[in-house]
Amino acid sequence: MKNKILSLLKNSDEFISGQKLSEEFGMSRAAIWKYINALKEEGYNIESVSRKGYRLISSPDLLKYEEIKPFLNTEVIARKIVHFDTIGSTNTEAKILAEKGEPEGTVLLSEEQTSGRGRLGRSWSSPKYTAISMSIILRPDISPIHVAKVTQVGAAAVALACNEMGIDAYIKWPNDIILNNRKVCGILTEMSAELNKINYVVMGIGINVNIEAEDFPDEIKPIATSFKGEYNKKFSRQELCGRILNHFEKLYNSFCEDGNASDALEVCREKSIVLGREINIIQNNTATRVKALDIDSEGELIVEYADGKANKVISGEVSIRGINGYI
Ligand code: BTX
Repeated sequence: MKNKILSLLKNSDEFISGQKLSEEFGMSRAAIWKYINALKEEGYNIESVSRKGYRLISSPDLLKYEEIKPFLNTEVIARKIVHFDTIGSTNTEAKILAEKGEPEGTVLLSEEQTSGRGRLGRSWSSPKYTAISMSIILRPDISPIHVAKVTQVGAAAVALACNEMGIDAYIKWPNDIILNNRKVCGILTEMSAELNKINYVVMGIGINVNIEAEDFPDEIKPIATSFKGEYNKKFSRQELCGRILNHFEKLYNSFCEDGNASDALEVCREKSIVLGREINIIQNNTATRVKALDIDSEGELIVEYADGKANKVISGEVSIRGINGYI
């Protein structure tokens, strides 16, 4: 109900009377007043003038559906956004909702995560109001063998959205977005499946948007950065979310047609920071120096070893560290 009232206020430049709101929603004016106060507590600046009613002056920088909607042109993805002020992990919560039957396209967004998760049991730092912590529930009708490519669909969507906003971001195969040689975004894709059928996929994206450099935990300060840190200005998290979700829907739909993520993989090649470079592949704590040649049609990295032989590196099996520094 609170969100319906907000929606009405957002669509009007004029005052809306308490009487009109109470008729519209079939509740007392006192009940309307309570909801208005709850919105004010969330940071909405709502002017109330007796005999005129209520008028929205400004909205807080929150990742709620009503705030992201103006930037969205999707049909299915993010037409429902579940918003949290704080949560352990949006991926964990998304899996609980998906188990209960939440349909494809629902997006979870939290203003902070207290136990954000990375891959292989690692943790992900997501401070309040300055990051994006988002999970998308998907139910692709494709074979489970293609699921690893969902991560690359996500990475391509993030890279395109960043570029549209003037951010010079690159993709470090398979799931990191890199800005000025440091990690600015990570993607964690999780799945529940039977042998031949996917029950659901949860794709989680964490982005360091307006985090101040000193607010990163000490252990990641040397490897992490944010848009704010690199460009010395704030970026709209709402616009960024909208743009990512718009690109994601297009690339994801094309991926689902045949399990072939050719559009997304093309973006991953174009925006790759590893292709054509000497890199180290670190597997079981052993680093092997190779040259990154290509990303094939399955999203696997093709590398060339010192002896001239080419081989595939399958997503999720390795870490890549640059010869000099993090990349
Ligand atoms: P990853 O395993 O590639 O990266 C995790 C590693 O990255 C950590 O071990 C740490 O060194 C470093 N790191 C941690 N936090 C940050 C940060 N904010 N910026 C840069 N580097 C960092 C990447 O895993 C996948 C991350 C997915 C996060 C999203 S947020 C929404 C969703 N919910 C959830 O719990 N996880 C996903």
